[in-house]
Amino acid sequence: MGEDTIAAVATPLGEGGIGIVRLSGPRALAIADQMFRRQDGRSLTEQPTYTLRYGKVVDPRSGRKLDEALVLVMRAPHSYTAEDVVEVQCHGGVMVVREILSLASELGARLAEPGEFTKRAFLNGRLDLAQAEAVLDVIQAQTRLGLEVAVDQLEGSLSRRIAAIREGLYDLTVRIEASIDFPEDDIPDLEIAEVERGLQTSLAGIAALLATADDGKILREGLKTVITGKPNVGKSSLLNALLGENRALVTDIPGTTRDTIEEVVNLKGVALRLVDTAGIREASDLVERLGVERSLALLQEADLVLHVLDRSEDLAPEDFQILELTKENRRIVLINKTDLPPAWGLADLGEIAAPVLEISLLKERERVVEALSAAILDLLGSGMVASSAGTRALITRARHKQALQDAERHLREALSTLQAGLPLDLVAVDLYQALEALGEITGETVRENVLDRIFAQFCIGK
Ligand SMILES: Nc1nc2c(ncn2[C@@H]2O[C@H](COP(=O)(O)OP(=O)(O)OP(=O)(O)O)[C@@H](O)[C@H]2O)c(=O)[nH]1
Ligand SMILES: [Mg+2]
Repeated sequence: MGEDTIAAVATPLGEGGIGIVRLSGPRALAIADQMFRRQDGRSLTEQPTYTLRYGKVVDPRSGRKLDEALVLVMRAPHSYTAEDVVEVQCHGGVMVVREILSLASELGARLAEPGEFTKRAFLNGRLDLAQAEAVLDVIQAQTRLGLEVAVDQLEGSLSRRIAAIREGLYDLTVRIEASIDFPEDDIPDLEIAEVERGLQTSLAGIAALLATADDGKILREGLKTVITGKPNVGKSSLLNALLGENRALVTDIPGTTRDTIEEVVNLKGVALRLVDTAGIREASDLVERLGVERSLALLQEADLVLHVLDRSEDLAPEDFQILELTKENRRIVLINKTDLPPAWGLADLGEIAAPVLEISLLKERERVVEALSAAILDLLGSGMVASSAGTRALITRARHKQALQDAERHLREALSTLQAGLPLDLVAVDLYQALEALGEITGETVRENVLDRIFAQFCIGK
């Protein structure tokens, strides 16, 4: 890797202000020099790093002019890939960038694979793997908060936490090895209690990171929020209120919503993937019954359930069925239509483990949105939303969570081996496995096929 010079279009394919063709590798300057005529007639190879020059892109074989361009030179190792990088900034047209790219390829560059520039940055040691993944998170961030956490991770917030845990463990293994190798020497006896303390510290560090995994997933993927309730209680009115527009049909006929409606709202930095569903009841016709079945299935995969009740109508068996069905979910109960005379009171619901809001979607939309937003952010916990000073380390990826869980398992095994009074070299075996699992996050011990899978998620040119 890194022997050849790669090239790709770095901007989205389409019409725009500028288009950028990027080259990276040992021959980047030589190849770009052949296809670029600087206005002042000088060679690109003399161009100092981090400078931009104006000229024309010309096919050296035919003399055909392709475009005017600015060329930016960034010499190794101070570039994105840590190799020589040249960016040709031309007019932003589909044909122009394609032509320049194919010229670069005819002059000896290889077309880059998805994520190959970032992969080189990783292989050349400029980024670790968690930071490389954060590049993708920055590109894909949908909310301000998601972006902030991604930028923190790109700057190494997660990597530093992992490194600290690994250092502690590494220290422990070195001392265990020493006491195994030189049992008779002067090295003070390694106290079992000391090893145990070291293991506990590492386990606590891992547990603290794992505790952020739910929040992290929500930040990266959004919070799947399902609005449920029996027909006509105001579910679609709630969706419309949260969206701030009349997206879903609202009528006084029960059973108005039949298929699910999905929309994304940005709630103070958290993406809510809102789903309005068909009201749940014994359906009278097939279409409605399918809708009800779909609503029930959606409850299974919801990160958050908003259960709407109508206070102006008697409670029905369905209301209680839904309460029962969602008791394991993170949920909020909304008692709607408080502007009408009440048909029941809070006490009739019995004990429910969920925040309850009394609202009127007809009379006070804005207050409802405010109160509900506050209740949702409250449920999500402060760790994610409170913008703490310094950088945040959140576990946003299943891959990281899995590695931490593996490390945790090995450390628990090490602990029980130790407590059972078994030899220290058996403890060391588990310690090494824990170290390896943690190293997968930052990429010290990662396998090639895992790398390929990670970088395949990137776009070409990144
Ligand atoms: N008085 C009053 N009426 C409301 C309130 N909220 C909603 N409604 C009315 O209740 C009716 C049903 O509202 P929807 O939002 O369509 O209810 P839904 O739960 O989506 O109903 P389905 O899609 O049929 O399951 C409409 O006529 C709304 O205008 C409220 O707070 N007060
Ligand atoms: Mg509806």
